Amino acid sequence: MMMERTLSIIKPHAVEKNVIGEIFTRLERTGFKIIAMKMVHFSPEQAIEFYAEHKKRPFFKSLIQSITSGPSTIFILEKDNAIQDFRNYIGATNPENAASDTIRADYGNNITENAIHGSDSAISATREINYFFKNHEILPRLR
Ligand code: 3AN
Repeated sequence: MMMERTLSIIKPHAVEKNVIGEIFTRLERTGFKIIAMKMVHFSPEQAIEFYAEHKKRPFFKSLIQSITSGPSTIFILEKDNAIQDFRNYIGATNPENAASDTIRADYGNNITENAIHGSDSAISATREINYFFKNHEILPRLR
């Protein structure tokens, strides 16, 4: 296994539910370590840039509306095999199809408001981490 970093976003509707702490507790109990975090209210320009790969999809407008609707919590997690493990841990994109006890099953409202984002590959993780964080804002755990 390789130590990896992945980028996650608790989306505005989940922040609104006041469950940032609950979600962090669950992630920490599962072995993920938070090595950077911030609150960001996405501007439309930022949202369009961040989700650029979905620009042509029919749901793009609702995705941008949803992610810009309030503050998000953005953080980096570190763990062995973090990228795939986190994707498994948060559950399927559509909360209706997400396995029970996953974050999306427990906090998602629908496929757009699906509570949380996790990078889908090593390339995405690097791009997304660099998009939101400068090197000095990332604090690897030395112990
Ligand atoms: P995931 O977040 O599971 O990697 P992506 O990357 O395909 O899923 O989609 C990015 C975001 O776009 C999702 N988190 C969700 O908010 C939204 N989304 C994806 N597919 C749909 C869809 N069919 N209808 C509405 N929103 C969608």
